[in-house]
Amino acid sequence: MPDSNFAERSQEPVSGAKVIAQALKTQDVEYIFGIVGIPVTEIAIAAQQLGIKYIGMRNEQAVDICAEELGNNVKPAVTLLGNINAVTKQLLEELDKTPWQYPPESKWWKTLREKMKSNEAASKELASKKSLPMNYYTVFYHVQEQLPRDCFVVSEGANTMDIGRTVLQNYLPRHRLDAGTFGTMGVGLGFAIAAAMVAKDRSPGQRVICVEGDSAFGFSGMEVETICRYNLPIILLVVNNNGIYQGFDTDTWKEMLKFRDATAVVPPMCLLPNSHYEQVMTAFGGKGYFVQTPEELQKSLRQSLADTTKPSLINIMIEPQATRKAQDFHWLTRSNM
Ligand SMILES: Cc1ncc(C[n+]2csc(CCOP(=O)(O)OP(=O)(O)O)c2C)c(N)n1
Ligand SMILES: [Mg+2]
Repeated sequence: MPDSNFAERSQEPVSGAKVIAQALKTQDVEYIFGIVGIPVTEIAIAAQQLGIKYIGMRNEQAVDICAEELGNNVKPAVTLLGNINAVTKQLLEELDKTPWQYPPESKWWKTLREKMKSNEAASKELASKKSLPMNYYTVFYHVQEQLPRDCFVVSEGANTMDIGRTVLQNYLPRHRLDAGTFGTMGVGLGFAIAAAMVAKDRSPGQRVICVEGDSAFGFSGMEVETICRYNLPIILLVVNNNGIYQGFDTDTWKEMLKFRDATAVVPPMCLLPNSHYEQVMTAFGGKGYFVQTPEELQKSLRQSLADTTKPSLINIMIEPQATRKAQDFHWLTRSNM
């Protein structure tokens, strides 16, 4: 008898946990991600008994759909409020009825193409800089060179994510996950784990490349234990500038602390210099690399991609004061406060 009739057919009292698990099964839920507490443990076990995979995490996030948030960033010309599946379907249906394309010779397209070209040239120039420590563009250029065509690209951070978006390419649809419009830090490792579960089950060999700023990594870095527990095909890259947007080098850090306590003198965006985040990975049995040069980065990435038996973390030291190229639009960099 199929499991989906379980709740109706049973003559015995059925626990609430089993009913929830059954409801999820009926909705074709294949995976549950979360952290169990007392009420949830029973649901997770009941779900596993029905063949739903349970991935125990170290950190949780919530998502809201909220009309008040529309226009919170840049004032939009048109806003759409609704269930994303329903709205997308409606849009596609309308486009099917009246096929429409923005004319390729329009002024808008022309300006866009020119801007793309000049952006590419500016990024290439920064990427070709040979000075050490590396800058963001050099790092992403070398990562892009080895990025498998079918990999998932996951990312979070400020400069790390924003610059990474402009250089790291995903070739397949629905293969890029990042902190999105609101830039909520802490989602990266959870996204990477979810993507890796899908990769592991549906296309063995496919990898997840998770590019984290050093601050972003701190939000849910303990998920590395989850990654190792399930031995997931994830390569974590921590782009380490000793801070949030920017940081200080070791010498400046030491000088600063000569005179006063860290709480009085350390700027709020600074993190401890040269932290060995790769040791978080080795602590749980994965591979860790600490890299400071393009050659070390290339080599560690090659080794990580070749080793399909273990997850790895490459901690990439960059110039702590490195920043993005000059921006034309201040809304990308200004505070909304
Ligand atoms: C939940 C949450 N808390 C705080 C912030 C503020 N914030 C924006 S980006 C960022 C981290 C940026 O630093 P990092 O990840 O090291 O990237 P970098 O810009 O240094 O490359 C923080 C803390 C946020 N976006 N989300
Ligand atoms: Mg940083």
